[in-house]
Amino acid sequence: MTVSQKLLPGVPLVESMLFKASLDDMGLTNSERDIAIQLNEKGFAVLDFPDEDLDARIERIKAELTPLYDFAFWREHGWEANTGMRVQDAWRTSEDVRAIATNQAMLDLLSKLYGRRAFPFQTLNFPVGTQQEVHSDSIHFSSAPERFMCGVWLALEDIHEDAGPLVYYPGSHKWPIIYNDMIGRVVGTSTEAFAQPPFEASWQALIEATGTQPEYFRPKKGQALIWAANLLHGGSRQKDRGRTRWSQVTHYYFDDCAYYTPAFSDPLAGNLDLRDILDISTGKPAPNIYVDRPIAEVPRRSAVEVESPAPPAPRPSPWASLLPAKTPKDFDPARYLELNPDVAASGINPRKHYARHGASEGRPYK
Ligand SMILES: O=C(O)CCC(=O)C(=O)O
Ligand SMILES: [Fe+2]
Repeated sequence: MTVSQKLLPGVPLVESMLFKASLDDMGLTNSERDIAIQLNEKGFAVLDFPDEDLDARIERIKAELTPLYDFAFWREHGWEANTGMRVQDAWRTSEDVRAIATNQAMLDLLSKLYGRRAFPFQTLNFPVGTQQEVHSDSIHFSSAPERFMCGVWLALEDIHEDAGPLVYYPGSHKWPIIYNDMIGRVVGTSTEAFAQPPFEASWQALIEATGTQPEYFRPKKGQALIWAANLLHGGSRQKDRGRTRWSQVTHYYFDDCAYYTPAFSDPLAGNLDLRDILDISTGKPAPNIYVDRPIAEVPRRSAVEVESPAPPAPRPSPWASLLPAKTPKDFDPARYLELNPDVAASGINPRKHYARHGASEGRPYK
């Protein structure tokens, strides 16, 4: 067990303030160690997706999903027309999408990086750029404790710079997660249909205030990018609609958390939008756990019989011997100097001298 897991079990290892002190005990190979450091410092890491059958899977996924997208309509109207160029949870029908989402080497890697078992809970398949505004996934799908969530963006073809590549802001994962109360919003009284727009101005302001420059993911087919829960990212503008941008995103959670949507929650007011999460790897629901038990079973403090410890025995102040003694009532400064000529010669105030030194040295004063 690492020092971070021991002292901060509710913080993902790779996002922990104790990450460096824990790194040697995380059981990582050299290449995994590089990934861990990238993810910790920059909020993302790039790797070759560990699947020998990937090319064949990609061909099958494209063949299977192509009929679901209306490319002609999209080319004419663009993404804004809500053209549905997005298939969510294709893993339910496509064995290959599911195989990518549940890739065991990825799950093992993520589990090591976060210090808890990783599991996929959602897939998204896009054939073109999304042009999704820059955002943090933490407002959409978060966890308590926070940051036990990450995304993996897999290129199903070489991605061209004009095809609207994924854009992200290195280091932004370390910024505070922006919640409703921070943007002055009570979601229970708000009428916005979509989760994200109310937050966008604040994220932009953070980017500008820090002068953080965007980076664009221009992968070769088969390369993947892992990103941390709070890394700001989005789909950049697709300059050329003659191109495709085939990708699969898999979102992962980790065991033993409560899973919820912060954008639709006012938690301190008791408005909690908990999620019913399905673990794609086991096909079973992932229970909402608060620290060590189902969230519904967390007792109120008032229901607990509090142990009252016996009052502690009085003990002497450890400083007592260091405190200056007081001069006695019958202390005569002139007499003290007369009896202690070395003190007189030193010019020190006789009362101070007696209190600090004379008393403990047993010097005469009358
Ligand atoms: O692929 C993109 O352009 C953005 C995807 C994204 O933000 C996500 O899946 O969380
Ligand atoms: Fe996202």
